[in-house]
Amino acid sequence: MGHVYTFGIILGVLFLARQAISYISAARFKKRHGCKLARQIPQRETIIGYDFYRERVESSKNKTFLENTKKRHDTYGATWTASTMGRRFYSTIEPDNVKTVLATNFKEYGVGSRLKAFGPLLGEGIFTTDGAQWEHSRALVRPNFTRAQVADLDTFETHIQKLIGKIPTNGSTIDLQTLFFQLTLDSATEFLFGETVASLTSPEGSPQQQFGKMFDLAQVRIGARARLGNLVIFHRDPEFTAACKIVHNFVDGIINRALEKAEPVDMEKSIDGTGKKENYIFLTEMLKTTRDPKQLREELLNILLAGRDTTASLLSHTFHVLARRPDIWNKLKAEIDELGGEKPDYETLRNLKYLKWVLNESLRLFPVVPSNGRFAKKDTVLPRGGGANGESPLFIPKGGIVMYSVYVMHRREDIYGPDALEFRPERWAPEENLRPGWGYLPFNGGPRICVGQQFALTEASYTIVRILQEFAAIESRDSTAWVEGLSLTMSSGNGVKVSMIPK
Ligand code: HEM
Ligand SMILES: *[C@@H]1O[C@H](CO)[C@@H](O)[C@H](O)[C@H]1NC(C)=O
Ligand SMILES: *[C@@H]1O[C@H](CO)[C@@H](O)[C@H](O)[C@H]1NC(C)=O
Ligand SMILES: *[C@@H]1O[C@H](CO)[C@@H](O)[C@H](O)[C@H]1NC(C)=O
Ligand SMILES: CC(=O)N[C@H]1CO[C@H](CO)[C@@H](O)[C@@H]1O
Repeated sequence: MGHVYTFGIILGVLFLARQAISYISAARFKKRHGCKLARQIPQRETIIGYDFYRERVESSKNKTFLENTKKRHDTYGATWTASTMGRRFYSTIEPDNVKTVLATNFKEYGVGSRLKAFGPLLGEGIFTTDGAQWEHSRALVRPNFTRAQVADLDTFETHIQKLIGKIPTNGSTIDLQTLFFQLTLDSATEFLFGETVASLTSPEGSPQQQFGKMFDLAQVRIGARARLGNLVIFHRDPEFTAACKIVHNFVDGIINRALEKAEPVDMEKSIDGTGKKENYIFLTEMLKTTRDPKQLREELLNILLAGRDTTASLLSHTFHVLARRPDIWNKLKAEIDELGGEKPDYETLRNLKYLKWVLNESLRLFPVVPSNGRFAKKDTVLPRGGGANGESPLFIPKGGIVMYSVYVMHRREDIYGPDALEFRPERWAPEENLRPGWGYLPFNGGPRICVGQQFALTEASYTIVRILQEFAAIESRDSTAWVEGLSLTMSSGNGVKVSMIPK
């Protein structure tokens, strides 16, 4: 027994010594960088931080999560800290800090347990990985998002036609948000796989419909998984497992058919007899660099997840506003009417300046990725947030979570003016000289900036133009104010219930 006891003491001493060393080195680090303490929000206890965790869960349930975060920042300033389920958590809306995390000190942060939460559905791809693996994915995926590929508006028009066909012309109420989620699923699957799931038209119970449903279900469950952090490994969810399997089988079928076709066709050279370019298919392009079916499936699903809900939500928020603001509808309509009913091409879309301001403003007040975070991989420092006035550097310990709320940052009056809460597209006019820099961040910034920004803006702009060309007016059929609809991204909590008046 004696030496077991001695061994225990040695272990204990070693442990304490390690704690002391890391404490001393952290103290030195803090001093060297002039760090001061962040404001700690009042908590019953900060060892577990259960009260703060509870508050976040409760406010998610009653759809006030983002407004609740805003209240915290109104009370405790641009940067504060809390403890949640045993982890140190920093919340910031300071553009300098966000820039430091996403760009300047990019290498010191990671996306944390994202792979654990998303892994069973998405596997390892651009969205779920970190470090060298992420760099590899990014290099593989990124070249395929240049202008030529995102501007395939003829194919997109076929989906728009189906969407317009589903909007009643007899004045009855329709939830546009539901249609937008179907539209972007259809167009994203066509772009990625070369086969659309046609959710706007495919019959109930078809494999395509099943795929869409299971992909949605899996995403909802991922939200819950993500909140569990590392504890997710103990979480059992047979429905989620089954949904992932259905999604995988469906995509694997498409990939196997593509692999069976002999050699990939070269986009640039593939001009058929009629002189028409073949449609751009992401999968076909990927086949030039890899023929590994698992890697292909994982990269494609990563992009589908990142690109589908986001674009649908941007459209939903914009129409939520249009239904309530005839002044904005009319100005937009006047600009679009100048096209004389012609379908717009890529260049035309780029030149619709009021439409651009509307989208900028929609993404400002309703950023579809409203809050985000990164995990410190080592002891590090943020330029602001320390000390009573929050102007001193702030120490972030290894393992600390830095959350940034784009939703709250986009409402800062010192950046956007006293009318920051108002939807006013004109604030983006050049003569107003708005220069938000890192204070405007709908698509993220730094090395992990959204690769689909042009794709999304083109698709959203085209959809808006085509709908406004088909309908004379829009009426809201929902008297409630906007509330958040948070899953992995943010949509409108009560949908977008409207009636459209044909021209
Ligand atoms: C309005 C539409 C969209 C918005 C607001 C948006 C926003 C974002 C944001 C904020 C991120 C950063 C996420 C993070 O690092 O934690 C991101 C990443 C990403 N987005 Fe988008 N996105 C949109 C549409 C799209 C589309 C249409 C695609 C593809 C077709 C796409 C593909 C991606 C990919 C692949 C990433 C991961 C990039 C990486 O980690 O390197 N996005 N997006
Ligand atoms: C929603 O939940 C939060 C956090 O528990 C609470 O502070 C807030 O009062 C609730 N709001 C409503 C409208 O129930
Ligand atoms: C209006 O049209 C929709 C289909 O577009 C139909 O489902 C609905 O019953 C119609 N309502 C009336 C009042 O005619
Ligand atoms: C408007 O939004 C686009 C896309 O998010 C962005 O590139 C542009 O810089 C924004 N405009 C201004 C004036 O910041
Ligand atoms: C058209 C195009 O840009 N295709 C590229 C897609 O990405 C791979 C590399 O990952 C290139 O080989 C293709 O040329």
